[in-house]
Amino acid sequence: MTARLKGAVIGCGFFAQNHLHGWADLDDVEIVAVCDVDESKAKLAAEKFGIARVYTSAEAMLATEALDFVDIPTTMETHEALTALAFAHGVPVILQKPFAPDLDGCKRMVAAAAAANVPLMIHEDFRFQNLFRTVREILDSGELGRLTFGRLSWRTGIDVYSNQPYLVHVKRFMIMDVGIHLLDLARFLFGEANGVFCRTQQIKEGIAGEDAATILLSHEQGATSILDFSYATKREPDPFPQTLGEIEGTEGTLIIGADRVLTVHGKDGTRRIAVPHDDRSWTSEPWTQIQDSVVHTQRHFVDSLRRGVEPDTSGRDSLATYALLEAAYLSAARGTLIHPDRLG
Ligand code: NAD
Ligand code: 89Y
Repeated sequence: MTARLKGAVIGCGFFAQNHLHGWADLDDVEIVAVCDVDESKAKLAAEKFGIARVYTSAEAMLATEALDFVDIPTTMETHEALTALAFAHGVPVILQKPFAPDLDGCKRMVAAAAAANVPLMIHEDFRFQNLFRTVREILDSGELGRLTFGRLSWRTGIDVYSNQPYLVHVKRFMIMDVGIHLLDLARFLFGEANGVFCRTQQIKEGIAGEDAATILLSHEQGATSILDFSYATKREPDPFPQTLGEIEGTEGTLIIGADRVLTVHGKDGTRRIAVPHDDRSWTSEPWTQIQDSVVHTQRHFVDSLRRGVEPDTSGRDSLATYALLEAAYLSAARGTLIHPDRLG
């Protein structure tokens, strides 16, 4: 593997701007080409980030460029075709969430990556936030004892529809857009889940899907967690895009407070930890926490490629997150508890 990995970005839309900044922050990576079906977006990205070549066809780009990886921050309906192209050229992929429109699509992509023997990672960035790296360290220290309960709460009233207008039309909206992040976080913090109960709500008028949901998970290692998330919450100051909550164990409690302040109530008393941002030149509030995590996600992908190991949120691993998402939608439709391992 070369000293500087040569990558390309397919899709230069809204969130890809963070990806492009992130890649530029990694010294051992060079983005040599960008592609967008909308040529003006690809050209703009190339100019802004000093990228040599511009394509409007991923097929043409993959046939021409010698790439160490491709980054695909497009919306999910394009993922299967674009990953298939990359796999056909033996090129590793980092793919934005949500993985695919349904679990079968995710499984087909994982099988295709395995058949081609090519790494596939899902860009699942919440678990790579500084905040949740610190939370993970506290849990690993054993300070809270055996985990019994967790709540992850993500509620906002921001106008998400301006930056991401496609969200107005999607039938599976809030769980697919933000719930998937929290389901991955729940696995990261509390371990695998074997039971899912969910209630969804559509609060805003004129949208196609749910804009609020509450999920209850039972975890194999014994904890219960609650994930609640909403795009229809009127609150000042609006905490977007922070995940708040608490984690209880047999020996203590951890509160995930506003503005990245963690409060640990342990055997030796109470202490507060303020988790800082990275201080990158291009990040800005309220997005900083997410923008920083994009770079950490990319760093993990590159390190995994270099070491020849499976990344933490590989396609294969992410099937378990996606199974929880499918179980949540099924639970909401049926009003019953669903066991994700029995989805087939
Ligand atoms: P977007 O519509 O702004 O951008 C997608 C871009 O891909 C567009 O410019 C489009 O022209 C291009 N495109 C589509 N098909 C293509 C193809 N076949 N070849 C080349 N280019 C193609 O979308 P967005 O808001 O940037 O969202 C992209 C993805 O990022 C979504 O899945 C969204 O859920 C995810 N997202 C993740 C986070 C996060 O925190 N992880 C935040 C925001 C968005
Ligand atoms: O789409 C959402 C996501 O994945 O993270 C934040 C977001 O962009 C808006 O809530």
